[in-house]
Amino acid sequence: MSNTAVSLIGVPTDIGAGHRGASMAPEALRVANLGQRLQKLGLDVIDRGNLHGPLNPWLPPSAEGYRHLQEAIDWNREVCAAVYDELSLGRLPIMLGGDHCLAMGSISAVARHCREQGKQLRILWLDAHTDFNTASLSPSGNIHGMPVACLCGHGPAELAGLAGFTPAVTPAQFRQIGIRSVDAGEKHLVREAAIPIFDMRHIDEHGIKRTVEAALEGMGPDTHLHVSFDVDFLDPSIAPGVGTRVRGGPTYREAQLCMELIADAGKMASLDIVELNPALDKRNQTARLAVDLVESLFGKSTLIR
Ligand code: NNH
Ligand code: MN
Ligand code: MN
Ligand code: MN
Repeated sequence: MSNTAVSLIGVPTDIGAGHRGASMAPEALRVANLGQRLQKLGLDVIDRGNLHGPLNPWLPPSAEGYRHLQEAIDWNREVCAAVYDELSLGRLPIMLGGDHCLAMGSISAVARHCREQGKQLRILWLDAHTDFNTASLSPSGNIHGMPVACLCGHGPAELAGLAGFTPAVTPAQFRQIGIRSVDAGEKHLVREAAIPIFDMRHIDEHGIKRTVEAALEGMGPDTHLHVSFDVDFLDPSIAPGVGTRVRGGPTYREAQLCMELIADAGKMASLDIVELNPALDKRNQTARLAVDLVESLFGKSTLIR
């Protein structure tokens, strides 16, 4: 990893979320020294600053069942273009979210890049939630609960078509780890789509090592691994600074080993850090934890072995 060139891209928005505050997270991650820490690992780091998009109008869901759909489209167009540009430069984009709806833009760009480069795409979705809602299934209308469904073609054309083709990806390209909250309607679609899910029960029964190894299995020399790290993946006792806390998530050690095993696989080529909410955090501890884990994701532990 030491010659890897990474680009930090701030996405200060919370239009997809049910709580305000994720819009402050890019700065919280910078204050927690994300850039400097990655530099210390030997990476070539450029901070591109923040993308710009509409403010959060804080409206209820529309009749179609989406909250802030036009805002989500505007932000994700920006995200998609920025990520595509970094990949074209041969750099590894790191999204400093921002709520999880930004994964529609980032993964659409990655899907397009992979198609053009003849690469296989694998997406590791670390999250308490499956994010497979559609407007008609969602209990909240919050678009951060919809990115996986949308990327798989279940969503409005403006979002589902961001890659330039629809669907941008298929359910079989995902591996979801840490899942412990799926809405009733969402469950049907998740089952129908047969998304490969390693839920908390799976981690309890098989341990984090075998779980992550199984999720990373079958990647070839041409695989681009995208990691979408929703900070609510972590147990809320260690990561309170998120809008949708679900108890029973991975512990600090489990999360560290998860990141280390991903680093060992050596395939990560793009990353989202999402759902961190400084308004709900205490002394930036969740941001500092996220930075800690991202260091491991870039191989910190292998340096001391
Ligand atoms: N499933 C809920 C919804 O769609 C919550 C989604 N919240 C998340 N997802 N943070 O990762 O509204
Ligand atoms: Mn590439
Ligand atoms: Mn999520
Ligand atoms: Mn989540």
